Amino acid sequence: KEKIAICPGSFDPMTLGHLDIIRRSCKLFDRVIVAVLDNPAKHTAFTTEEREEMIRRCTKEMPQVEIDSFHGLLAEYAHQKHAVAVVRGLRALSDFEYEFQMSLTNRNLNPDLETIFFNTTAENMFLSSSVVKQIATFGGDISKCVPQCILPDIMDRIYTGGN
Ligand code: COD
Repeated sequence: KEKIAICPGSFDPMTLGHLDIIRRSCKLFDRVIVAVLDNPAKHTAFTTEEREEMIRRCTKEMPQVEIDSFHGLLAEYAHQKHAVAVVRGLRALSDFEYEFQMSLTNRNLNPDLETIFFNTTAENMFLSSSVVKQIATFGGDISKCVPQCILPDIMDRIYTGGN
């Protein structure tokens, strides 16, 4: 039976940290669904459709990857998709508390769902979407933080021209 994993997140915008987790998930699973949280209450720099489209562009060489969005509970969404696991990335110790709580909550809601963690790589250790947005706001160099193909989208949306 096909083993399906979900890589859920905000992806506002996608970074090389995200891409690394998606690529590594492809080694372990037959199908990897990258699921963008669609939460109208949360302010995001990019719309759900824009975030999905950017991920699609960055993963087009990965045949196992499928892009989708979800709202509501991740545990329920994973159940609908017949996923066996949720894959998350762990950066610093500071990620642990939230991730631990999230995985236990998801297990309570869906006992068949496993959460697995990939440790980050040394170069992505301090990388997050918020760091990317901060650097881009002031016109800094984000070329080592995000996939090349979405660099212009991010600068066009975020760079304020130094103000
Ligand atoms: N290196 C390694 N991994 C990284 C890096 C990096 N530099 N940057 C990000 N990642 C990983 C993250 O650890 C995460 O696993 C993934 O990439 C996505 O990251 P983000 O920041 O885009 O996504 P989050 O953390 O905002 O996503 C949170 C969810 C949307 C998954 C969560 O809020 C959710 O499930 N919401 C639905 C409601 C729900 O079910 N709640 C109950 C459970 S608490």
